[in-house]
Amino acid sequence: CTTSSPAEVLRAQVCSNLELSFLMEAHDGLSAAIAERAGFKGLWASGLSIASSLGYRDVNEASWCQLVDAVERIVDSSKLPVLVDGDGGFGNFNNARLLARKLRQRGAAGVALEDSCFPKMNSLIGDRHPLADIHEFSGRLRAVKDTVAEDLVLVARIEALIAGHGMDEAILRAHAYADAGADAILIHSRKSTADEVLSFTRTWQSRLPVVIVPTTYYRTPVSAYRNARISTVIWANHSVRAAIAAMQQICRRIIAEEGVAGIEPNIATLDEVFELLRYDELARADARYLHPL
Ligand code: SPV
Ligand code: MG
Repeated sequence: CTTSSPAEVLRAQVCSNLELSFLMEAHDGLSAAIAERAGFKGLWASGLSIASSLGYRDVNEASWCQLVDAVERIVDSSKLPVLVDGDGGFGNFNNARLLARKLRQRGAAGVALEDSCFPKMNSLIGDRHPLADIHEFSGRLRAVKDTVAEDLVLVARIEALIAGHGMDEAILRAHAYADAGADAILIHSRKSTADEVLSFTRTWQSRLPVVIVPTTYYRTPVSAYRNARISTVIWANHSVRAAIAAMQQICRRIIAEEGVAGIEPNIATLDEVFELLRYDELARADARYLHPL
């Protein structure tokens, strides 16, 4: 009997046009465990969310080692396949293939690489998003593919629309990245409607599966993505934003109320904490190894 590798499980989700898949953001072990319990089938190790949880800005302030360490905690905390946001690969082809090798070692299922320059700037802020040269970035993808082959799903992320280059440039890049060996194309947009990504899918005609990140165009119902034969939707930052809102509210209340009696119904119980982190497994292991009858 054979078990599927993380990459095989992720590939079945991302590289299938038959059913729309959803990847939920995780930024640490706890958020990974919560997403799994809620029923998600795959995780997005978000650069923005991991950086935020570490107190960094999403401009490559966190090092690739810190990313790899965060991914290890995410991988260890659930059984779900993890697609890692590898930003631009932290440099040139050599940095990108080193990152991919390390992510494979830590159990990631896939890596998304974006055609940005180091240091990258988060796509949803600012107006300076210089694109990498198309040939140089294709080399980054080829180097990753040659290094990890089928052991990691390779998602090529196009920032052309973010950078204001228009649809022709986005399509040109998608073909180049498909030729370079990408398994799927992530087309990113920061518009408030899905028009741009839907227009991309009409021209692209599913040469490779398409992944989207509807953070700014959150109002569009997912039926539009099913109709457009998009393969995967990434809910990219919603756990960390939920955590920020909840922590802000609870901190304000504890200050205002000078106590915690009133907030008890609004926070997770300690039993929930113990259950999420599987303290019951430890009790069983204690009984088996520490206090055998
Ligand atoms: C992330 O989650 O870090 C992403 C998506 O890359 S975005 O923040 O929209 O760039
Ligand atoms: Mg990112």
